[in-house]
This record gives sequence, structure tokens and C-alpha cells, in this order.
Amino acid sequence: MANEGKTATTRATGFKFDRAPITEMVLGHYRDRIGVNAEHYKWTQRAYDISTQELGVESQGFEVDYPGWGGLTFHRTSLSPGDACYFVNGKPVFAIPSLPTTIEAENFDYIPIDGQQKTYYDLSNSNVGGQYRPNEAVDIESRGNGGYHLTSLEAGEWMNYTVNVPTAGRFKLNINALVLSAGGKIKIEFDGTDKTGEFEIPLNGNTDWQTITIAPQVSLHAGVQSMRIKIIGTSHAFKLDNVVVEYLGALPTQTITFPAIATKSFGSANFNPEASASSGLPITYTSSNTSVANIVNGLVQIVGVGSCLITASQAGNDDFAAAQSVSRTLLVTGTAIVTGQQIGRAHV
Ligand SMILES: [Ca+2]
Ligand SMILES: [Ca+2]
Repeated sequence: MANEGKTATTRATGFKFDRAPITEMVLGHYRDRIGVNAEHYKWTQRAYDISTQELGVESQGFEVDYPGWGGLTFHRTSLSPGDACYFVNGKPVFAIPSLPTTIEAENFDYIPIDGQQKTYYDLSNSNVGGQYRPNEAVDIESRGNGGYHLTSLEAGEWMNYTVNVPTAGRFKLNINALVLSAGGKIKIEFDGTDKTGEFEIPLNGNTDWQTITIAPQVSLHAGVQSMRIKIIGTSHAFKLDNVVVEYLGALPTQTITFPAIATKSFGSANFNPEASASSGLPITYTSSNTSVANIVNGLVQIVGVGSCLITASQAGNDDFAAAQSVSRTLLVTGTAIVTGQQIGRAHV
């Protein structure tokens, strides 16, 4: 029974609004793909915000696959309203590149409507090179070897590429560029986070196409995400063929230190179990028995007599892998006589 436990009924258990996720796809369409005025989708946004807050849309992940579930926030960010593709005979072929790989600069995301401010931002309205994607504004020239590159790169322009990172890790970013003059700069963001800083492309006397490392090591989280190339500094300072992403290795590990928890008496105040992660990132606690203890605002709240396991977790981020969780036993002694006074004390 491969599908046992994966029925809609099971997935909907505990949901306040079992159709809430549908707002996600609608919002993604109007806000990110079409780009209508915020006034026109404010109630959809409101419904989405509330359902996210109430249901934890992100945390449901693959377990819930109503139509539209995760279409925006799980698989995409609002920075990727278009689709990853390359073109054959003028027609888009949709495919999301998986890192590590080489991303051809001319294969920026495609959206069937005007891509300005959605999948790219280009300061000249036409494709001044006229090649490959003649109806879009990004400027593309032919290399003469069957390949293409971006030209007429001006300060303020950007191109977005939807990419997949199957495994979080450390990567090296290189570009293949033809340097024309000094002062050209490039920056690459992943999911809106600057990963390279403003890299100034050196005028090093090499007048041929060359590979230039713009970031010796960046950390990327796993998942489909936006890779956005931003052009800064001097305009028309270089032409761009591609971005070569190399895999360097896994993210650094982190460990959790979690001291034993002293025996508590029923009625003790909320307390911090004082686990810590070697990364310095915040710890998340869970309780194995919520009739003995709950977690409230990061503190353990004793609600009954008995024992339970308090588990400390750290899910990792762009810079650290998830830590191995550590559990400690919490023993609560005393008599669980529910009086007004004890209820009050238990919530101190
Ligand atoms: Ca242009
Ligand atoms: Ca341009």
C-alpha cells in the first residue's frame, strides 16, 4: 500500500482550512508572474499570509499536495516568476539546471509576457545583438561557434536564472567573460542573498575570452532557487558567456551540546534547557510528551508530573548542515493537584 497514509483525508487532519493552499498559486500568478498592482491582489495576499501563519504552509512540504500547494513558496521564490529554459529554433525548452553545472548567460528565465522587471531588467528596449531571443530586451550576440553571449551589459541590469541545488554545499563561482574596459562589476545573488559581493572584473591585459573566479567559495542551501546576476560598476565593460558553478564539498557540520536537565518539581517556572549549537545558531526544542511539558517561546513549560524527552534540534542554514538532534530526559516530581494557584504557578 504505497499510498497508505497519503490520502487527502489524512493530509487534511488538523487543518483549519483545507483549501487554503490554493491561494498560493493564485498569488504567485497575479503577484509574481503577471505583476499586477498590489491593490488588486491584497485580499489574496491576506488569505495567503493568514493561512501561512495559521497552518505553517512551508513546513507541510511534500506531505500535502493539493493543487497549487507549494507552487510558489516551496518550489519557487517570488524572485523566479519565470521558467528556466533554453531555446531551440526560437522555441523555449523548459529545464531547470542542477548545480554544479554551467549556466549559459543567454538562458535567463523565460516568461511569456514582457520579462522586464520579472525575469530580467535591461536598459535598452530591444535585443541590440539581435540573436537567440530577438523578442526580449536582453542583449545577445552570437559567438560564431554556435554559442551566444550577453553584450551591452549596463550598470543596473540583471538577469534571473531558476536553478536547482540538489544537495546543500559549498560551491565556487566562475564566469567566462570578455573584458573590454576597467571598472565593470558583477554580483550574484541566490534567493535574494548576495553571495559574491561586488566583484570587480580585472582589466588584466587578456583580450580574449577568459575564465574568472568571482567567488572562491559560497554556501548554498538545497532546493530550487533564484540565481540572479546583477551588473554594476562601469557599463559596457565586459561581455558574459556563462557562469561555471563547481562543487567544493558539503556544508560545515555543527554539533549540539545539551547538559542533563535537573529534576523539576511540578509548578516550577518555565526554563531554558540551555542546549547550544557549535555554529551559534538558535536551538529549537520539542517535547515527547505534552502532558508533562510544552515548549513555549523557546522555554520548557511544565504542565504535568512524569517524564518526557526534551529534544534539541538545529536545522542548519546556508552556512551549516543540520545538526544531529540531542535528547535529554526531563523528570517532573510532585503531585499534580490542579488548583487555581498551581495553574497560575505552572504558567509563570
Ligand atoms: Ca537591450
Ligand atoms: Ca543591456
